[in-house]
Amino acid sequence: MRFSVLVTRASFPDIVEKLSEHFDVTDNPSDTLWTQQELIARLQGKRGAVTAGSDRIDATLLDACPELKAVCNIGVGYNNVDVDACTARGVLVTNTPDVLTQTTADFGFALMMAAARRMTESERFLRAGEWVTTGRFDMFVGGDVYGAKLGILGMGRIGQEIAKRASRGFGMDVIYHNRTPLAPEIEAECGARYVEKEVLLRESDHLILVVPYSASSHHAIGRAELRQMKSSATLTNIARGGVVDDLALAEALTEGAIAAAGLDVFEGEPQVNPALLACKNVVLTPHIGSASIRTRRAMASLCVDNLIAAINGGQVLTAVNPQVLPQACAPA
Ligand code: 8YV
Repeated sequence: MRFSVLVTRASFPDIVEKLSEHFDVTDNPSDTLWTQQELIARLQGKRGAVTAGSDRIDATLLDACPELKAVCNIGVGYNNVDVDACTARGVLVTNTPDVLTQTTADFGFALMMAAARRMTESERFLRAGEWVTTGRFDMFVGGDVYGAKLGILGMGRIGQEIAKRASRGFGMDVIYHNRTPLAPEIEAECGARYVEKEVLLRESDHLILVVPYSASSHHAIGRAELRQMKSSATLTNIARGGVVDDLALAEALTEGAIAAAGLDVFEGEPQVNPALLACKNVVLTPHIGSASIRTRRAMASLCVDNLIAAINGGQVLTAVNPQVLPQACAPA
């Protein structure tokens, strides 16, 4: 039997094409953002789906799409998917870890440096022609990165790779906070040491957030936490919108409670809080942490391979809820 699948967002046609060898594919070449109702309507009769962070896969959707057996999300994060609801209904969920680790670590480091050294703020000044009339020796002085203290909140794969860049390449003193401390040998490899969250906030010259989004990390950085940071510190968020209280951050940036921020993810993205847009001292990027050509292609490829395996009964490489695998793989 030939099943039907849905690809909710546009990506690389040559990779998505591979799905057509196995299934009847409905895709979204114009990359229209579908509402939940539109998504449900398009999922009717579909056995599997390639989804993205903008798709909310919850109990209501699953109950309305009883034929759905595999949700293959492009991204290491899957907070857009209610995994428990999927598991309870025998729906397999997959993500795309590992292939994006180095690229995203690079980007987090770059965003932190751009914020610390005021790169986009000074570029706007140059493009506006202001250098010609108002250039000064002390203009755009920022914070040093080399030799500074880096704090990392969330020490998974990406956090660890950022730590290695910082400790080995930039002579940084790296501290981190995580739900559980790393094994001593991994800490040593990363050149990082565990501290309590209060210490992380108080001591970091640059704080990078790489923690997965969940109810417990919602607004992990809010008004109170921002007030504990150094006024010279930077904050970089490559984790998820919602880990930071964006309005509180805009206030902190405006009032000088911290020096600068670099943000790749936002509460309610693709909308960005207007208060943040009004801040000069923040570098803003549209959720492109994993966006190198090689990595985005690898993510799409892994996702497609997972979907083919999930439906045809092959080896699913990166299952989030492998406990449902026998059901998901069972041929109809
Ligand atoms: C996005 C990410 O998935 O992997 C993640 O969790 O946040 C990113 O790689 C990617 O930007 C596609 O939305």
